[in-house]
Amino acid sequence: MNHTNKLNDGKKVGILGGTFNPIHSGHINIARSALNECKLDEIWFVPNGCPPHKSIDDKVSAISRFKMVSKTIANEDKFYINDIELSSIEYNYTHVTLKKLHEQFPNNKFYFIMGEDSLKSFDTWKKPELICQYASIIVAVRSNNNDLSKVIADYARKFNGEFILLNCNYIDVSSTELRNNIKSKGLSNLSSIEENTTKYINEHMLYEENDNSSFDSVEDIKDELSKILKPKRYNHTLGVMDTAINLGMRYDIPLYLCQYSGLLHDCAKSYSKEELINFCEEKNIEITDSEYKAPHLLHCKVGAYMAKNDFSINDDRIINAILYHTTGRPNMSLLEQIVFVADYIEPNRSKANRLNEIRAMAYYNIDIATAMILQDTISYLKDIDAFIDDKTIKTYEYYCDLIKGID
Ligand code: DGI
Ligand code: FE
Ligand code: FE
Repeated sequence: MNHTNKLNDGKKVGILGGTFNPIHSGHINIARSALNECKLDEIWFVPNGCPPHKSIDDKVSAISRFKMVSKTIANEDKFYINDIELSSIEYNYTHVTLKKLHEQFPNNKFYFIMGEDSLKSFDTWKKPELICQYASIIVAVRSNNNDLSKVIADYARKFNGEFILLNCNYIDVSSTELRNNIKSKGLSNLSSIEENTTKYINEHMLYEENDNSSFDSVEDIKDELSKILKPKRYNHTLGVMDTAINLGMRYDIPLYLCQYSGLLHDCAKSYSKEELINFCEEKNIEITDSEYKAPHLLHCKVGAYMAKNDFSINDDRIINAILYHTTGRPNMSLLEQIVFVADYIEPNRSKANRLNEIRAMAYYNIDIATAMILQDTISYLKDIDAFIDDKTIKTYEYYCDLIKGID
C-alpha cells in the first residue's frame, strides 16, 4: 500500500482531501495536474473520517472509502494515501489536519488542493488564516477568469497566504450523481471511474440497494433447517452464519449476503451419497468424475439448488458461495471466500490443526487464511487417502500464487 510514512519528510506535497464517495477521474485529474504543473514531489490523498453525529453515507464506511482510494492509486508512483483524518474521532477541520501534518513532517512543504467552488466559501471555513499558515493553497480551475483572480488576491492579503491557480481540465464530477448512476445503471459505462475503483466497488457491492424481499425470511429458513438437519449440523450452520457475518463486517460485504450464504451453505447435508447422486440425476444437475468419486462434494450443488428452489434465493452471489464452499475455486468473490473460511473456523469446530492460527489469520488476511485451509485440507485428504478434486488443488495453487505477491 502506498501509505505515507516518516521517510517522506522533506518534500513538496499536495494534499487532496475529500470523502471520495466514490473516488473518480475528477480527483485523479486534479492530482495529476497539481503534481505536474506545480512541480510537486507527491500527492497525498486524505479521505475524510466519519464525522461525529453525521454519517456521510451510512452504507459506505470511512474505512471502505479509504481502501477504495488506496486500491485506486496503488499503481501510481507519486500518489500516496494518508489516514490522518480516518484515525480521529473528532470532526476533521482542515486547519487541524494541516497542523498535525506539519508537526509530523516539519520539513515538508504542504500544498492544500481545492476546487474553485470550494474557494468561494473559503472565508467561511474554520480558521482560514491557520490553513494558510500550514499550507499553500492550490486552486484547481477550469479556466482562468478575472473574478477568481480578484478573490484570490483578496484572500492572499486577508489571510496572509499563498494561492496558486491551477488550470486543468478539472471536471466537476458529482459523486452524488455517480452513486445514483451506479445504483440505476451499474458501473460498466462510467468512464469517470477508474478500473481499480470499479473492481473495488463491485467486489464490495458498494452503492447497491439490498434487495432480499423475495427471499424466505431468516427465521423461516432456521425453522426449516432445524427440522431437516441433525442438531450438530444445525448448530454448525448457525456458527457459520455468525462467523460469515463477522467476516463481512471485517471485509465490508453486505451482511445479509453473508447471513443467507452461511445459513444455507450446508442445507443439503442430510442427504446420503446415494441420495445426492439420485437428486442430481433427477434434476439434471451435472455430476463430474470427481463428484462420482467423492459424492459428498455434491452437497454443494444440491444445496445451491435447494437454496434457489426451496428458499427462494434468487441471488447468484449467494448461490455461488454455496456452490464453492467445499473445494473453493480460483479467484473467489470475497463473499465466496468468507463462507469458505467461516465454514472452517466457526466456533463449534475443534478438530483441525492450526485452528487458532487460521482463525486469527482470517481477520488479518483472508487470502492467506484461504491458502492455509486448503493446505491443511489437502494434507488431511492425502493422509486418509481420499480422492482430491482438481478444483481443490487449483484453488490452493491460485491462493499460494496470490499471497506470494503480497508486499
Ligand atoms: O460440510 P462441512 O463438513 O461443513 O464442510 P465442507 O463442505 O468444507 O466439507 C468438508 C470436507 O470436505 C472435509 O472433510 C474435506 C472435504 N474435502 C474438501 N475438498 C475435497 C474434500 N474431499 C474430497 N474427497 N476431495 C476434495 O477435493
Ligand atoms: Fe459443507
Ligand atoms: Fe459446513
